[in-house]
Amino acid sequence: MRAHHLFTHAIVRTPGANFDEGLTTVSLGAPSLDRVLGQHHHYCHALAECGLAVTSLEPDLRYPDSTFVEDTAILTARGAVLTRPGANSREGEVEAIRDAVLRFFPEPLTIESPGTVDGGDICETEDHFFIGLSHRTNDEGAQQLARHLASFGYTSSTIDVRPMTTILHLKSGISYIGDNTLVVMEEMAENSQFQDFELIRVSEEESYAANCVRVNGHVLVAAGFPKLIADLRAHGFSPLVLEMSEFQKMDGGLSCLSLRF
Ligand code: CIR
Repeated sequence: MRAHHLFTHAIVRTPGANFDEGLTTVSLGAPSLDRVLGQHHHYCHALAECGLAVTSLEPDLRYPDSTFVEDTAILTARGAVLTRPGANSREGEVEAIRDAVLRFFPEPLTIESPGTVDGGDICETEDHFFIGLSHRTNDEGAQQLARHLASFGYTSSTIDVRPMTTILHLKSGISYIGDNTLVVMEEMAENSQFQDFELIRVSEEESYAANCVRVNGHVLVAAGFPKLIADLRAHGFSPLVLEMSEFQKMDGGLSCLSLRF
C-alpha cells in the first residue's frame, strides 16, 4: 500500500447518555450505552494507533447525534468549512464544535441559510471532491461548498443520492481510500464519474461497510463484513476492523465519528 495523504490529527466527541435519542431511520433496536462507549473508545484507540493526535470533546447532551462530528465540518489540507447540517435537531452542533476547529483552522468558511450541508455527503478524493445531494445536503449548500472548495483550488462535482432509499449520505455508499481507489456499494458502482478509479465493489448484504476510512497506513472498516475485508487485503490495503453495531443502529457510519486532518 503506497502512502496516501497523511493525517496528523482527529477530533472526536464522546457519545452522551442520551445517544439513543438521536435520529435514525433503521429499526435495528436501541443501542446499549455501555457498548456505544466501548466501541467509541476502541475507535479512538485505532485513530491513535494510526498515528493521530486525537482531540476528544466532552459529551454534549443538547445534541444526541453530536458524536457524529464529521457532519459539522469539512477539514482539508488547504482550509476548512463549517457546515450547516440539514437536520434541524443538529444545526447547533456546528456552534458546539467551532472552538475545537478554530484551534487548528483559524479562519473557516461557512455555509449560510438556506444552504445545508452534512459532512457525511462530502467525499474527498485527491484534488477533487464529490458532493452528495441528499435529504441533508441541498443544492444551495452544495453550490456554496463548491465555491469554497474552488477558492482552495479543488474541483468538485455533485452526485444525487436522493433517489436512493438505503443510504443517508453519499459516504454511506462510497469511500475514497487513497491509491486512486474507491470503495463503492454495488448500486452506485456504474456512475460514470467513477470510471477513472480502481473500484472495490461492496455487495448488497455488506453495503453498510462501504463507509470505511483510510487513515495513514490502515483502512478502518466495520466488523462483520468478511468479503470486503478480504477484498481490501487482496488490493494491498491493511484493514483495521472495528465493531460499529451500536452506531449502525443510529444510522451512523464509521467515517462520521471523526474529523481527520
Ligand atoms: C443522523 O441521522 O444525523 C445521525 N443519527 C447519524 C449521522 C451519521 N453521519 C454520517 O454518517 N456522516
